[in-house]
Amino acid sequence: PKEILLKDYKKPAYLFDTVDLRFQLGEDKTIVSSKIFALPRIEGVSCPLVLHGHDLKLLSIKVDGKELKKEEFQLDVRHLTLASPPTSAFTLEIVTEMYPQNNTSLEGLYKSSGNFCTQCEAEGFRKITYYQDRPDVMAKYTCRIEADKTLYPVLLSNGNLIEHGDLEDGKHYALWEDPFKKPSYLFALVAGQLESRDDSFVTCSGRKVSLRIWTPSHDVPKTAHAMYSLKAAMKWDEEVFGLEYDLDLFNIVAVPDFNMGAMENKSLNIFNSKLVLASPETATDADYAAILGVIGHEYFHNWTGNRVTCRDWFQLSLKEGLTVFRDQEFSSDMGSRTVKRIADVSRLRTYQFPQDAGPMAHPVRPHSYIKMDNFYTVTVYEKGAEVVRMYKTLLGSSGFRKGMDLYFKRHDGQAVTCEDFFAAMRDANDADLSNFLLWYSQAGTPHVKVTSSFDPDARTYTLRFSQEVPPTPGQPVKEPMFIPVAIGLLDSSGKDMPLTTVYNDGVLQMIASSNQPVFTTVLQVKKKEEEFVFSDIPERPIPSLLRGYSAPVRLDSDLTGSDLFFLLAHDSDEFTRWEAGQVLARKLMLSLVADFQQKKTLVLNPKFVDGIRTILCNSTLDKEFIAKAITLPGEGEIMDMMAVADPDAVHAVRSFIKKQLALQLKKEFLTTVIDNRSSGPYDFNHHDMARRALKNTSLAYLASLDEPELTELALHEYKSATNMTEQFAALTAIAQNPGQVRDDVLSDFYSRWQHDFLVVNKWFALQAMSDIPGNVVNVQKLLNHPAFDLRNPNKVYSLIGGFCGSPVNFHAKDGSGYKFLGEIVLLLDKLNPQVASRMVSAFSRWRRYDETRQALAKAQLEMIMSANGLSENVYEIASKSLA
Ligand code: B3K
Ligand code: ZN
Repeated sequence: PKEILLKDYKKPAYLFDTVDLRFQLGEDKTIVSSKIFALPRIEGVSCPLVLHGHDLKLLSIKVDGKELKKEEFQLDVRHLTLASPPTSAFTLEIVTEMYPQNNTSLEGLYKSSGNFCTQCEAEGFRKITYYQDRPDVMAKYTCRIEADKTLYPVLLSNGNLIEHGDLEDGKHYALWEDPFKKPSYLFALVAGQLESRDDSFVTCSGRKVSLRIWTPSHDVPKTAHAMYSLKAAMKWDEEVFGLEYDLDLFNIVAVPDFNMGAMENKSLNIFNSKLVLASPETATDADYAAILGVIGHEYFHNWTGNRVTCRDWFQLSLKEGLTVFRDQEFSSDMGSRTVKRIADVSRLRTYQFPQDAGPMAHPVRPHSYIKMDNFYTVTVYEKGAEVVRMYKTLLGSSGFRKGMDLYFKRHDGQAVTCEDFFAAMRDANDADLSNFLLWYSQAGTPHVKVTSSFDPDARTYTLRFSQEVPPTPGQPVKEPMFIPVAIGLLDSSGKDMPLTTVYNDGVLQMIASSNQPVFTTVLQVKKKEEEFVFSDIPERPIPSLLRGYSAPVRLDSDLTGSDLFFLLAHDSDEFTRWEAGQVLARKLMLSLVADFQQKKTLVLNPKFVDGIRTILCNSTLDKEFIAKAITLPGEGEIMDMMAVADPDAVHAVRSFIKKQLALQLKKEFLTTVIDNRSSGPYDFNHHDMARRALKNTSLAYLASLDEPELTELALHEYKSATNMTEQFAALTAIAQNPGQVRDDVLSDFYSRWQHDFLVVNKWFALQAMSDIPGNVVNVQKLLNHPAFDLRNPNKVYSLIGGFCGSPVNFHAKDGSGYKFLGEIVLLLDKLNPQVASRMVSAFSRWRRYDETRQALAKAQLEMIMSANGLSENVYEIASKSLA
């Protein structure tokens, strides 16, 4: 396998102006004919035209209407090369044959539940026809689809439907034209038996856009929330960014077999059904929220991704980081900003920090890849979104908007780079963003340390920052980063002190310029070591650091336990308030882990219990905030902070604290459950969701005690639930404890929901993630369950992915979890390399564990590496993990 390097980028040799495609869809083969109007990028210069192609049978190739002879082109497994095409504009016609019904990779053209659909990003278009399959080749497309009319009554592609009609032999056709130039990765086609929910949206300039969400007919009732989300997203993008939709039609299609969440093909978004279908009875609040976010995300790509796209795949974060940032902001505006921020930061810590500290660590803009699909990562997406957020933190809302406006003004219709985005932000604001670009090129999570001192005589308060970016593969030494640190200072009554001036390494900076008091300021930390001195500070303040999580860093400070309790009780910034509780919990858990390892009796600090009680009983706080604040940091987060990760100890400690809290706050938790029961029908609004979140979190605490009357309570909640959020939460609470009750409820749940594959996936995941000892045997059994299918990614993610997320069972000391995964990866790789490579990633941090586990995991990675015919996808992850 060959590494592709960013520094080797070269402009394409040929420009493609228009592409006319014709698909003859059939049961045993599909014929694709393409007619491309091509021209050399530099007129008069002849150079080879290299077209990508994979798993295609070439039937014919013509230049300017003349069939090419064998010696005029070259064919290998991945390319079709024309040695010397014309030196001025010419037409290229290619006919190929392919077999979508056998395509289990779910990339290119494939069949899902009998329907045809496509997935082209990143490099799937080459499985449809020979093409310069790269994002900087942008062309106008037409697409004619021909298929059996009974089997495939609905024929969709990008743009506008300009013609349709009947053909001989029971066939029909549709001709689509997309007026916007696009890269091949945004091409899409769908053909099948589908029905739509129809609606419309009138844009700010008064144009009426038809909106259609397509699914099999029985699922149409479940598309109401997706339609609501789409309309909300369209309105939000107009209001917040002044961005209007640009065609008269917007289609969304839901398919059950899809490698990832969704795809932003121009005007024909294709979605994993999981992110479209919802009803109160079958989908949880989390599902509803995910649908809102992803429908928004794909819609927002129309401007950030489609109208302005990436020059090459290394720039992926240009569209993904930016679009994740946009969908996060959208969800915040539609719900609770604090709760959304907490959820996003938790996600970053749980998934991105470990990646950034392991063998797959890569910068937001990677320098190299073997298989681009392996770089649709939490680093490119979530850390990329944090990078965009930092521009906004530094430039302010209106400065950020100016930057966005300039970006579109300069680059509409172009394929550009991360520097272009940076330049638009800088130029629109005349800003000094000095070494900010390092965020795109340096991997690793910066580690920031802060110490403080107060001088009562001089009335100054000093914060000293030091930063360190840890070495990552290929990057042993790092430069200091540009880190925006939003901070506030609390006085002894818990109120924000007004901030007036600060000296940065001796240079005076004004914070408040008018009479308007300022309570939060953004310090620009740029050096390895740097000092900030606040003047006019009457008493020793408690600093509220990194408000709103203003930079994706690990922060250590000299705040004491009582400072943290103080912040937890008083901070006006709700994010740092939550964070104070998390820092306390992390410290507590780490010290109990040490006790556990030294076989000491575990004792829970009563102050911690009091802190949780105070939060739980504070009726002025948002209920979802309370639910988040009483939830302990995940086991992965704690293991991440240990020199040698010890899953057993961390699990034991987390369970111990959970049970202790449940025991000591039983009364409070019981009241919380009872006071927060549902009344009335399900509705997706923050108030109701917050109530359900708090009730469900409390119920989980109570059920962990495994006492008969508490199990009875959970059973009652399970039986009386009128929505999936509460039903599934009760099931999860009961499933914590092995035994007959658990088995009975699990089988009751299955028999109720066996007809609904999305609910059955929750049932798989719940069992797979269980920390019941020896669970690998159950998971192995579930592989043979009639509802399981290794070819469906959602099922694999639920069962196999769920299992790998269980620290105790995946990391079982006898190696049974590793062996299970090793075998499955090889099976999966034959069917679907993208899915296999996601699963094999669970091994990548094997060096974090003790020697016994290391040896067992390494043996599985070596076994995988030695397999015949391994995909490039799995090869890249496995080999980098072993390196
Ligand atoms: N752009 C797609 C992801 C494509 C993944 C290709 N392996 C979805 C999204 O981020 O919107
Ligand atoms: Zn995206």
